[in-house]
Amino acid sequence: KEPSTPLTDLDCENQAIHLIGRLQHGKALVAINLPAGRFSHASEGTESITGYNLELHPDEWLGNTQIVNLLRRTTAWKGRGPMPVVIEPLAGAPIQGWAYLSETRLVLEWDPTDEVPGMGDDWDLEIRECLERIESTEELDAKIETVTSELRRLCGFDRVMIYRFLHDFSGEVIAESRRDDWEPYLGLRYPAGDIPKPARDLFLRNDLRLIGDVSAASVPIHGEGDLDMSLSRYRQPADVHIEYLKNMGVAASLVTSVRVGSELWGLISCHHGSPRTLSAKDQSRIATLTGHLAVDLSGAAREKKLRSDLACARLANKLVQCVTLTTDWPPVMMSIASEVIETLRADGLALRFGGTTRTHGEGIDAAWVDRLVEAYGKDRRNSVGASDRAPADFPDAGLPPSIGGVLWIPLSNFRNDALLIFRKAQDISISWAGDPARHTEMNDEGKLGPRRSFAIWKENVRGCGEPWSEAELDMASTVRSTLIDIVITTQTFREIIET
Ligand code: BLA
Repeated sequence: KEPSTPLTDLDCENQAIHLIGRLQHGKALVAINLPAGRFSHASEGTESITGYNLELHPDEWLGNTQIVNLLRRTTAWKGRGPMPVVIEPLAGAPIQGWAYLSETRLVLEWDPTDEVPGMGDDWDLEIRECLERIESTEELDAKIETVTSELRRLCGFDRVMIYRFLHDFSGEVIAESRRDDWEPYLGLRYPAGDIPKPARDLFLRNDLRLIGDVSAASVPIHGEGDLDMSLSRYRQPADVHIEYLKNMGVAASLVTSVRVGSELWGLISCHHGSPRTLSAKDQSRIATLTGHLAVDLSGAAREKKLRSDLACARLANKLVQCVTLTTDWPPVMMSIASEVIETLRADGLALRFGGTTRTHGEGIDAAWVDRLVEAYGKDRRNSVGASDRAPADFPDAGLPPSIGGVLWIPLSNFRNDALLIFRKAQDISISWAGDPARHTEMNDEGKLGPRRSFAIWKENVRGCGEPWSEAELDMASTVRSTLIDIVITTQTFREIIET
């Protein structure tokens, strides 16, 4: 059957989810417009929750001093997402809530069932113990495992996963702690469109999202104009995501974002089979734990980068030495070929210089290297090139299928001289959570919705080399720019002597 709705109708990559104008069931929101000092927005039902007439001036509810104070603290807040605050109405009990700025408005949100933590409440003792257990796990892989089990103990969700974004924003569950009778998601891959860009962008600015009951009806937010809810805690999510969670059999979801540097490294995603809410206090604790994980990951990433930068720098140095040592440098460079390929986690290389091709490594044959360089070298003299599907990217060269990737380091601006590093082709198998080609499907209402089956769908990717990393490309560029000067100078020098 042909879909009656074109696929473009589910354009999630451009949805303004931060302007959705709805709040989750059972929560409350007011926005105070600052210049006017009037309520500009309120979620439906807030008057009966607060017992306060929102036509009146906010001062009469909270007092001017408190509003100014909230505003000052919220402006100074450097945390990611809304700031936890205790709201103290002039009449009535204090409220545990969240505050954030949205353009010229101060927005307050709260869950009326939430309790204000007592003064003598040692709520950070338990989290300190959690952190202790995480900190004492040294290896990063094991640490990630510990985070999932500690978090699950803390938040009581049925499934806690660490979800890592890959280079194309698809993602993989790399650690999981779950109820024994839940099927594992560990190792499964999810397409980028499951968490479209607007949702990923919000996670850079907001550390935690809790959807306490995916089936509960949301409430509208009334007011003048759109309210930007990027920093909201209880914004209603887009319908398509609610449908997605229902299709997964999830009734409540808690997601925190792991930001490393300025990048969204991944998410911690927690699922529960029945509705479940968490106090503001528990939300803060979970965000704290996630923050610690991010710090550990940043440290590990820095260390790894440092190590690989160092190895690359050493290698670049050696290559440069080869060239300066003697005018007949190509054989010298070939003598360190195994070191080059080891540092670059490659399988072979070829050096083409002045019409002569030297090779190193199994299956690297001068005949096809020459074809490759002749056919494609002219357009690649100016910068380093990288491919992880060489036979497909260079069809005219007739490369053997055993070759996966090539790192192309041109050594001359006017000839096809180049150092080529090769990685062999691998066959890899990806286990997708549902067929990624059926990312959207017709739902029971005859409308397009998210996919309904998350059953494992195997994709076999054949003939790809492992992608070249940022550090490897950087080192190739360094080698190119350093060698090219030396090669050109010695070459010219030699040509002068010879003529
Ligand atoms: C949002 N999708 C999300 C979020 C997650 C996922 C974590 C953020 C949820 C939040 O803000 O609380 C996806 N959750 C996952 C994945 C796992 C998980 C992959 O636990 C893996 C274990 N989704 C679709 C399709 C569309 C789509 C087809 O499947 C659109 C065409 C959209 N996902 C979508 C949108 C949001 C979203 C629009 C943002 C919801 C919002 O914040 O309003």
